[in-house]
Amino acid sequence: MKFKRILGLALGLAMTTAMTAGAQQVTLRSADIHPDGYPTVEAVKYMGDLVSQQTSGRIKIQVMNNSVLGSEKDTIEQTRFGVIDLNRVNTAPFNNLVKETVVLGLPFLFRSTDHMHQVVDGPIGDEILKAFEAHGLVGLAFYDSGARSFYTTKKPIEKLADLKGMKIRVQQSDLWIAMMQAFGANPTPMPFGEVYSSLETGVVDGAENNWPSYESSRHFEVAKNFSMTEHSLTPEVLVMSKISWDKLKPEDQAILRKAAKESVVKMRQLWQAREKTSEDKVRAGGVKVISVNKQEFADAMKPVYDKFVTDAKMKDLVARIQAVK
Ligand code: BDP
Repeated sequence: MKFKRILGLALGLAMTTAMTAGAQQVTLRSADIHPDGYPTVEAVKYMGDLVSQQTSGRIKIQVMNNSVLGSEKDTIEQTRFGVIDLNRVNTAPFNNLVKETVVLGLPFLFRSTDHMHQVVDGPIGDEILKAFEAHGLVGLAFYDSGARSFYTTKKPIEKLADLKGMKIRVQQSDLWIAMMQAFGANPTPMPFGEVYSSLETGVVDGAENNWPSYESSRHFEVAKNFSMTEHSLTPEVLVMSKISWDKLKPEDQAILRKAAKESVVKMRQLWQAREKTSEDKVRAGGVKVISVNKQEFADAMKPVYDKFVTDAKMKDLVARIQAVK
């Protein structure tokens, strides 16, 4: 980890030097934890192609995926300090920093993927992207992340009571910790990269994620009970370091913004296809898929809303999201 951080720093400084020297070519480095072929990774590569075409090769994007720059929490810090230029992460690790992102993760808030799209594609989505600016970041786009469901190593979750006392890995976010507590589980926050071995060695009894991450991380090999709770549709977000952003001319900033939005369309196509192939793959791998009474899980979520939807701003955001048709 330490090495990765130092590597990140060294590469970051190299880029800064090239830019201050007024070099023709700027290569923006973009972090992602996922492997090649994963829809988030491919979407940012696609954005890079658009940007390169539109700037006649002056601006390029280099996607440094597979966690080579560190865990999401680490790369967020590096992005705020301008060491990493672009970063595609889940909204969860931003919850404690950019409060507005909490609403997107609230359990069972979105009625469907279509509802989530309506919200993030509209004024509420823009408002939440704008909120990143106070924290040294420029919010560029939201990407799909499907629905998250539980998976466990030994005991399958068939009803809410089954979660009682189970150690469940969560993303590093107070919202997610509170959500697991409300489900009756013991939350264990940790970076994604540590989940496979934690499942394997029994450090945790389970985790939760969407089909593509469950498959690509191979968590399905060690946690074979997948319970379709679909408790959150929290999306991914693509942000840029404000420090890197401010070095670009307004015309180039506009090109980046537009290309990011265009990559969302591409990402959604890739995502739809990937959800299906990942589900097929894990089912073929012997995963037991369990359907649950989602309402029972949703009914347990009141303490989460009571804890996070407290001030007028959050209440208003939630009400406006609920009102979106
Ligand atoms: C995946 C997200 C990724 C998160 C991961 C996690 O794409 O950004 O890091 O979940 O659970 O679905 O940490």
